[in-house]
Amino acid sequence: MRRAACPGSFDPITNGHLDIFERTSQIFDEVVILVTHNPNKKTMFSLDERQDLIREATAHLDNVVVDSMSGLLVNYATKNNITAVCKGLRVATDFDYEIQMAQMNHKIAGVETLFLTTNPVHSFISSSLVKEVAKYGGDVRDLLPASAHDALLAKIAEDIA
Ligand code: COD
Repeated sequence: MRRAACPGSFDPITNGHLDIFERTSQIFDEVVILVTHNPNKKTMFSLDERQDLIREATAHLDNVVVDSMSGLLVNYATKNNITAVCKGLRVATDFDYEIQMAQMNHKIAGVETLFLTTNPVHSFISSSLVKEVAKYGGDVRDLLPASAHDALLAKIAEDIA
């Protein structure tokens, strides 16, 4: 069985992420969406919240499961028979950042990384920009799954209260 992992912070999931999950699920037998816990990175959504939002948004994909990890991605990949890590590339700065990680993961554990080029309609979307625009009242409903959009607005309202 060919199993891929799509790792990320997903704080929260956006339509750009979802497009990568859907396309990866057509190439591999099983896709593990891997939500990373990094104690040094402050996230708006908890690990459980991020996983739940992804589960809701990917309920239509039969061969997708959601899991979480902390520590090195290659340790998870090796233990869980991951054939390749699949990631989305938006712009040149993504490439500069991603190529170093891909080469490091290959060097230390022989783990392969495959890159899918972003769908142009999603290429400007990032979780951080979506959160910033939403915080200042901008309309981001077309940029993320409906449940993630509702959760984002609720979180912002909670922070203001
Ligand atoms: N269109 C297409 N792809 C997109 C879009 C979009 N609009 N937005 C984001 N993506 C892709 C990103 O390029 C990335 O591949 C993935 O989606 C996840 O994005 P984010 O922003 O949620 O996640 P990041 O960038 O914070 O994730 C970084 C990792 C957690 C994957 C990385 O830090 C990691 O592997 N950490 C584990 C620890 C480890 O092994 N460290 C050593 C690395 S050598």
